[in-house]
Amino acid sequence: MGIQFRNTKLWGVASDLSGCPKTDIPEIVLSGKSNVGKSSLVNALADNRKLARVSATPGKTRLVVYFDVDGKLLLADLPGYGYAKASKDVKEKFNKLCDQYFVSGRKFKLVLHLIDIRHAPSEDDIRMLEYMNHNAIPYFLVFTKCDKFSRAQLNRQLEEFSKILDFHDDAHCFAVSAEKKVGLDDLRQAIEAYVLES
Ligand SMILES: Nc1nc2c(ncn2[C@@H]2O[C@H](COP(=O)(O)OP(=O)(O)OP(=O)(O)O)[C@@H](O)[C@H]2O)c(=O)[nH]1
Ligand SMILES: [Mg+2]
Repeated sequence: MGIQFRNTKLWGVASDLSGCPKTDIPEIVLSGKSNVGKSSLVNALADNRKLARVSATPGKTRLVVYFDVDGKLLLADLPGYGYAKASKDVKEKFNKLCDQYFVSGRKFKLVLHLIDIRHAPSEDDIRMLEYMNHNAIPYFLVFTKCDKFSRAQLNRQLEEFSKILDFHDDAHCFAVSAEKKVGLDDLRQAIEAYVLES
């Protein structure tokens, strides 16, 4: 019964699509700009700081890294897009891997699309949401690093974001802090409910 996020293990890595796991276990993809906190969120959900590699230097995750959650879910930690300091070649390779992942026809259950609460959504965020809306890909929007804002600032920012971003009707929004462990139970429960019910 239930999904034990604490029982999360590294499954493996893939540097291209052929290396991605072939399995029927539902897959949840973490997407979002480099440095937004994808790997930190994996660790926070699993309550294990040593699981995914986190770095203050953007571009830490250069492969798709898979985690097995309790034998019931796969979490795919994608390389972040828009890594400003990478060379053009490296940048294109990252973007290509992310893009390919979405157009490959690979089946995934849900996307967690992360946006740093402090910054306006990027062109890539807007493009990604359009793509998911257009292709009816289910997603949750996860606003990260909310420890950096007061409650009032947070609400103001969410209001601003809702003017810029075109969320689809059943998109769920979450504000989390991996650092201060805020909003994690809500997100775990929503993931679990979504995976078990759909
Ligand atoms: N204050 C704060 N900092 C955070 C939080 N989550 C992540 N960070 C910091 O943000 C930086 C990037 O975190 P990562 O988890 O490595 O980000 P990522 O999205 O996996 O980055 P790439 O692998 O480059 O795509 C690190 O310095 C983290 O410590 C948070 O909730 N609050
Ligand atoms: Mg990462």
